[in-house]
Amino acid sequence: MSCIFCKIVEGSIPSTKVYENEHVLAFRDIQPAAPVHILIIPKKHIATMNDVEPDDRGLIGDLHIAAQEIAKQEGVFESGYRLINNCGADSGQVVFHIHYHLLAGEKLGALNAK
Ligand code: DGP
Repeated sequence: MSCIFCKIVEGSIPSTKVYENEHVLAFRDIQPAAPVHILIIPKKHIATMNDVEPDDRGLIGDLHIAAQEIAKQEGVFESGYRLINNCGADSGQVVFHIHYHLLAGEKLGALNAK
């Protein structure tokens, strides 16, 4: 298995976990882009959002419920947070195991294309 995030799920690569349940794991990004920068992933390997199938509907919902819980844990539920998914080469996706970036902890800049 060559997927970095699958190795984090199985524990052979260490991570700073902040949340875990049966289907979802979340851990701090190794290159934080904001004071709070957490990656929220399904334990199941899905390479990109383009590979999500109808049977994954519940799993995608689980990621969003996890985001709420993590925002509460991190104290940013009220102040706000941003969830980002990069899909494919032009988006800048570098790890091909779907994940949301949860960014928070400061006033985030406006979204732009670059
Ligand atoms: P993306 O461009 O959306 O594929 O972002 C992948 C993110 O994953 C990037 O912000 C850096 C992070 N990352 C890559 N390898 C590791 C790792 O081994 N551990 C952790 N915690 N984060 C990683």
